[in-house]
Amino acid sequence: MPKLYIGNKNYSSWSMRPWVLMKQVGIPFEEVMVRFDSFDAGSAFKQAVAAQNPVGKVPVLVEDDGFAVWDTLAIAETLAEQFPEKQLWGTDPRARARARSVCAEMHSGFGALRSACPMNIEASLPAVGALALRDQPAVRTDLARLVAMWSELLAQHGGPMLFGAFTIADAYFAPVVMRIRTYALPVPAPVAAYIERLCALPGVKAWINDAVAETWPDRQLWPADAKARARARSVCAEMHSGFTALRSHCPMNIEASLPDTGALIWRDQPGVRADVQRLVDMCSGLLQEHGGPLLFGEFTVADAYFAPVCMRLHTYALPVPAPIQAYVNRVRALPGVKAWIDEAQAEKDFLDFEEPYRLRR
Ligand SMILES: N[C@@H](CCC(=O)N[C@@H](CS)C(=O)NCC(=O)O)C(=O)O
Repeated sequence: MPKLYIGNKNYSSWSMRPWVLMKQVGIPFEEVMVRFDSFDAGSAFKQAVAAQNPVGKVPVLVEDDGFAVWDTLAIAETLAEQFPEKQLWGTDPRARARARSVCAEMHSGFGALRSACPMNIEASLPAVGALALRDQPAVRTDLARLVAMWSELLAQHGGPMLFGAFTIADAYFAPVVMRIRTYALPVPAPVAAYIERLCALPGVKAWINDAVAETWPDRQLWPADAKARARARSVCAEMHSGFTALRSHCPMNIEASLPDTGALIWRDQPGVRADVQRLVDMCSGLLQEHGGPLLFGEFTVADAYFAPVCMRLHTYALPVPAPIQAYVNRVRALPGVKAWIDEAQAEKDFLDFEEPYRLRR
């Protein structure tokens, strides 16, 4: 039976999603609760979780032979694939694609709401919620977006869940529902009714890339091997929600060559060095395991996902070992990527807000 590593049920919003999803649809698993003593490198939590996956975070789904799937979106996609009869994404292709969109939006967004109102199921904190709404416009924006999204989906599909029957999307938004309750955030009546219905079940969670793969099943966008596919989903989801230091300090700028800027960033930003180190470890491991030329052998979604990172490494001339540099060059030479680069260079448009480091080209 697979093991699902989770954190404290009161606090761990990411753990809640796959746990609720599996319980709700009846997928058997053994729960392994790792208490949040702290997130420091030496903590009991970190040591236990790092033994299961390289990111050291929960949730992690560990299969019978020890193979680990980490990051919530990857876990949900893997379960959807392993249990096709449970229709975890729903039945209609367009609804499935929209479900993936809103879950991916959740996975990498709603930062203001998440930091102002961390999940705390047991607590009732209406005054904290009222202050957050009064003082933080970004929290109001996040809440308004949730209300608009849920209202539209409930109206379109007629409820009782976001897409009619229960799907990963409901599991994905379950922790958000917990926050709305704890902090007594105001929502209109139809959304409040959905919250009540959701609380009477469990669950939610999702991803957009498989929508593309689903549309083109003959193109083998994900690796053919199930374990490699799960690993590809893990690294894509990790990219989707991580590498923030690299992304914020080295914004993509295909046309530019900024080695001096890159050298300063490299000298001054330990977060960028850590992100690049994780990339190097990940890419080296995958290239070795699958023998290249691309991350999983032939071209997959994962190479498309990391193509913008290859652009950043190139523009800022960030130092990477020779095999990774060779991978970057191979990605840049792929016909699809090359076409994007050529068209980016032809744009000849200078957007100053995209370029914090120079006034003109
Ligand atoms: N993108 C990850 C996020 C996982 C995550 O941040 N988990 C938290 C617990 S809710 C964690 O393990 N934090 C430990 C840390 O930040 O070191 C996912 O979707 O699974």
